Amino acid sequence: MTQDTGPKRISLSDIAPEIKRIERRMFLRQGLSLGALTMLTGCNLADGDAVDRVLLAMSKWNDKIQAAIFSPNRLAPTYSESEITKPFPFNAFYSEAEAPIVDGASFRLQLSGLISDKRPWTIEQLRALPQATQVTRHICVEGWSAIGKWGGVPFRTFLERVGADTTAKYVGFKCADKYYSSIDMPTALHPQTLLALDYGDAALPAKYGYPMKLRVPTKLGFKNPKHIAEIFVTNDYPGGYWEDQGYNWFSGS
Ligand SMILES: Nc1nc2c(c(=O)[nH]1)N[C@H]1C(S)=C(S)[C@@H](COP(=O)(O)O)O[C@H]1N2
Ligand SMILES: [Mo]
Repeated sequence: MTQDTGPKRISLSDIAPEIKRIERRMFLRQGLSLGALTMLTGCNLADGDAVDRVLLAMSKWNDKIQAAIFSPNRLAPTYSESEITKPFPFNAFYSEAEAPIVDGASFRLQLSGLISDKRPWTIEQLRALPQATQVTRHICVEGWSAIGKWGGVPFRTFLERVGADTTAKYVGFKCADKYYSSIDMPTALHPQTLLALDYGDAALPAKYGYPMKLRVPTKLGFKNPKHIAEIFVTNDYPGGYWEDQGYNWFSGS
């Protein structure tokens, strides 16, 4: 028997998230075959490194294009209350029973980075700001979507109130469960981006992100951080929990 000493072979599952994304962007009804992928990328699929390089380049290009065509005023669809999905699904990188329990009375939202007033916020102080509600669709890359109702402070209102540098590139989030994510400033200022305190007509339960989550209906589910503990503004790319594992950073929905 001869030993295979050629370059390492990659399988489709190694690069599944990237392929899914390309399929979605190309509006393909069927999955890409290895042959089609070879033609698209122009690489021999036996050469894993070359494929990775091409897919990474495509992914970065895709982020740039998406950011460029993102319209700060285009609204995500809204729905009627009768269309709300019941029960609304739970999702996280752990099971529902492990969702962090945050003590609301002692909770203080921390602020850092390019923000002029970094004083921490209590939940009551956030509730005293102007509030808005939305009924929108949440789309998860894991293959489900659901309509829900969230209420809270329009994120633009909050950023302006604390003197955030809205010319900076990114807003980042650190969460009580060690999750983290970040969004571009145009998305942070989008009229439907909400610092959500409520699910339905009551405070967010632990499973949906108590004491607050960022509700971003123009982004995929994983860019909606729950259990936010700290918000920062920066020009240095902050990445995110799934973003750092290969999911597209822009991930508009
Ligand atoms: N803190 C935190 N936020 C998170 C996650 C997480 O694991 N931890 N998962 C993300 C993903 S992948 C999805 S689909 C949504 C799920 O939100 P839901 O439980 O309200 O449906 O939360 C997002 N925000
Ligand atoms: Mo998700």
